[in-house]
Parts: sequence; C-alpha cells; structure tokens
Amino acid sequence: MGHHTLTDKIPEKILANFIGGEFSSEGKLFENINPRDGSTISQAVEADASAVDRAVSAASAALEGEWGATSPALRSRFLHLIADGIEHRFDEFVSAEVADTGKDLGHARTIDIPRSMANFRTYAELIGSSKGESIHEIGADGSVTLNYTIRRPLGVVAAIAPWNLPLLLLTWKVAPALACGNSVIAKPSELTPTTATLLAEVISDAGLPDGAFNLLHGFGGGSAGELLAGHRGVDAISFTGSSATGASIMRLASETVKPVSFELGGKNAAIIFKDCDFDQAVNGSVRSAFSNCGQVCLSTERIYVERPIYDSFVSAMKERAESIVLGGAEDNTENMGPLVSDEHRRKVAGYFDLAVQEGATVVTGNEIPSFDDERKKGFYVRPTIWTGLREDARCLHEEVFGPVCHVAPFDDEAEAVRLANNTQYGLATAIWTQNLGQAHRVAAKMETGIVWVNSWFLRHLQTPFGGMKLSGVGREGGRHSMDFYSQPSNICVKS
Ligand code: NAD
Ligand code: 6OD
Repeated sequence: MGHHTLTDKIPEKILANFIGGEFSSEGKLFENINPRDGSTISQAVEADASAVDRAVSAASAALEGEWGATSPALRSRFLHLIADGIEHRFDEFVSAEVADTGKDLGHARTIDIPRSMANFRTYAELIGSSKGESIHEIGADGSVTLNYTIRRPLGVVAAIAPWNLPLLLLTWKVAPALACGNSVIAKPSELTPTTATLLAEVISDAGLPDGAFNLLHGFGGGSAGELLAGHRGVDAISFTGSSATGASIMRLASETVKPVSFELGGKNAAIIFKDCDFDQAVNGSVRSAFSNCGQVCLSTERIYVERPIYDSFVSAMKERAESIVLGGAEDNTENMGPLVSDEHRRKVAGYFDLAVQEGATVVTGNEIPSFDDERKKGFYVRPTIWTGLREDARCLHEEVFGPVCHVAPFDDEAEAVRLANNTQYGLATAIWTQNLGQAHRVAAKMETGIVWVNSWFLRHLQTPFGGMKLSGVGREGGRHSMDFYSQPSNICVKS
C-alpha cells in the first residue's frame, strides 16, 4: 500500500500575508511541516506588530470606503464568487489541507473543503435575514412614535482559527462576518497556513474591495494572534481553539470591551443504552472517537455503556480500533492519519502515561507505533481505548484531542445523565438508543450545546453550534452567526 504525502502536488513557496489587497512577504519566516513525514512543505511569513497595524488600518479603511458601501445583494454575489473560486481550485485546496494536517484525503474531500464552500453559499443566501423589530406607539397627546431597529456590522472582526479543520472553521467565521458587512482579519493556526492563503488568493480574484479581507500568519501568544486580539482597532473577536487560549483572549478583549464569540474545547460523552442498534452505536462511536485522529472538538472521549452490553461493546470497539490502518491513503475511511505535530503527539503521549499511572486498563493502543517506512518520521499514535479509570481521574476530565476514549459501564438512566454531565466542558453528547422517549428525556438533561441521537457530526449549517461551560460563549450557525456579526441600532422617530 502506498503512503502518499501529497506534498509533491504543492509547489514549495512562501505563504504571504494579505493586507489591504496586497500579498506581503515582509517579515520572519516560519516552517510549515507535513505531519505524515516531518518534511517541510513551505514557509509562512509571521506578521509582526507593524503588519497587524497595517491590516487593522486597511480593514478600517475598507469600512469607510467601497466595502462599507456594498449592498447586501453585492455581498451575496461576492460570497458566491468565493465559493465558485474554491470549487474551481478544489483539488488544490484538498491537497493543501491534507499536507498541512496529515488528515485522510476522504475527510478533506468530503468534509473540509465542500463544507467550506457551503459556508460561503449558506451566508450568501442568508444575507439580510436578521430580523429587525418595530414598536409603534401612540402617546396620550395623540403623538405617534415609531421605534425600529436596523442591524449594522460590528466593524473590524478578527477571526482566529485552529488547525484541526483549518479552512472549514475559518470560513465558518469569515463567510458570515463578510455577509454582515464587516471587514475581516483572519489568523489561521501557525500549523496549517496553506488553505487560508489559497482563500486569500480566491478572495483577491473574486474582486472584493481592498481591505475587506486580510490574512495574517503567525503564532498565538507573543505573536500575530495576541497582537490582533489586543489591538484597539479590532472591534470584535471570533475565536475557535482551546479553552485556555479563549481565557487569554477574553482578558485581552476586556481592555476595550470587545464582543467575543468563542468555540472552545470539549470532553464529550456518548451514552449507549442497551436497546440501541448495536452496530450503529459501534460504528458511530468509532467515528466519533477516532476520525480526524480524534482531533475534532466534538470527538467522544468518554463513553458510558449500559451494563448488559458493556463487555460486548468494549470488544467490538477494540476489534474496530485494531483494524484501523495508520497512514494509508486515498478514500479509505478506516485509515487514520497522524496527529498534527510532534508537540501535540508529546501531549497525547503524556496522557498515555497518565492513564497508566491513574490505573487505566489499556484495551488497545496507548502507544506510539514504530514503522520502517516513510511513516517513521510522521506523528502517529495508535487508536486507544481505556477502561477502569475512576470518575475523578484527570484523563476523564482533561481534553486529550487525540484518538482516545474511555469506556465505563452504567446501571440506569439517572446514573448515565450524572456521569455524562460530570465535566467542566459542555460541547456535545451522543445518545444511542431506540427508545425515543428515553432519547428526548436524556437529551433535554444534557448540559451541552449540541446533542445527537443515533448520530454524530450530522450538522445542518443553520443550526446553533457552540458550547456551555468551558466550551464557549455564544452560538454560531445560520441566524445565530448573523446575529453575532451584526448589531441592532434602535431608531426612534416621533411624528
Ligand atoms: P489553540 O487555542 O492553541 O489555537 C487556536 C488559535 O489561536 C491559533 O490560531 C493560535 O495561533 C491562536 N492563539 C493561541 N494563543 C493565542 C493567544 N494568546 N492570543 C491570540 N491567539 C492565540 O487551539 P488549537 O490547538 O489550534 O486547536 C485545538 C483546540 O481547539 C482544542 O481545544 C479543540 O477542542 C478546540 N476546538 C474547538 C472547536 C469548537 O468549535 N468548539 C473546534 C475546533 C477546535
Ligand atoms: O461542521 C461544522 O459546521 C463545524 N463547525 C464543525 C466543528 C468541528 C470542530 O472541531
């Protein structure tokens, strides 16, 4: 079997910043590494304080100029043109995402890039959909007042994105922010800079007015991310990433009381009831624990199984986990790529050690594999299943963000609800049962922003997406995004 890296399809190049309609390569370079083999794909330009200032000025000027004067219909047209541009260069986007993240080609082809296009198409359709309010009042003296609201853009929006679904999660912010008439400064993860750069090319080709969309590469703390989040000229921050980074950004945002939209981490549970469709629950749980090498905020890291089917569930999961091919290529969904970086692998391996120290039984995995082919330089880990941890174990409360899950038994519905909610996070839950009454009852008790019944990652782009507790602030998706990226202004007219 060939273990393709796909890097050969991407020309070695410098990934530039995009500021005020110009690509700019001034600044220090940093390396973009392929997680499948540790090779250097390209170098990106780190935006320094002066680049951040220039981007903020360009974004503000755009609002004062041509971009600020665009009609909703024209913005809708631009968003469709951007989607067309991504579609036109689809294979290039797919190859770039696979090279930067190491994810399997099928995932990039069926989820990352199509969903990124869909983000632009969805908000192109939704432009102007946020509803205003009106109050018509007749006073005692017979005078008439009409209060009505209009929605205005927030201004300059910083969109800071993570590396696990790089283009998907960046466009999930950029599309609605542009739709509402904001100018945007995008900051992709330093680990995955390529598709954001291709997006800047597409946006440039689509002819958006200069400064409407700007792109800054760089790191978080002490670099472009922090400079942007703390910049006085940035009016709002939309951030997806870890809860710890969210807390730092919130501190920076507090200086100028910027509105924030945060999609943060998760420590998501699945509840498997004994009357579930067993094969469906196993398939769904294999996907939710191991797809994208467990690097999905919605991934299941805690599985609670009703005792009568617990042993057979653990055996079935073990068999499926052990049939996953590491590396591999093309469209086989049973393949799993590497983790995104060596540093992230060290973090995940730290949890392998901690799980053993905390008394876990290792059902499968819990190790870094060794290879004698090109994968030996890649950042692979084996899909891992633990059992036997105490409920207060750190491994059951801290987000690992790797292909790791713990399976534990429960005896009744109330216990399942208590265990699933026993976490500081609140992003997603998956419930597997054929008893609809039980599904509705349990779903309503989950302290998570998203609950799936007999499915996982089944996402309509207009449903509210986001988390409770440490998992975030606010909701994105459809009108929820339109509401965040615009603000009401009440106009009171007395006649
Ligand atoms: P991260 O928080 O390390 O980085 C995310 C982005 O923030 C990157 O662009 C990074 O450069 C930037 N950043 C880091 N420190 C910063 C700072 N001090 N100021 C400003 N910007 C800063 O997250 P990650 O490792 O890229 O992604 C993994 C995390 O993201 C996981 O916790 C995962 O659960 C979470 N995530 C959440 C969702 C969601 O929708 N809830 C989706 C995907 C990922
Ligand atoms: O599919 C989506 O719309 C979405 N926002 C997915 C987020 C996945 C987080 O890792």
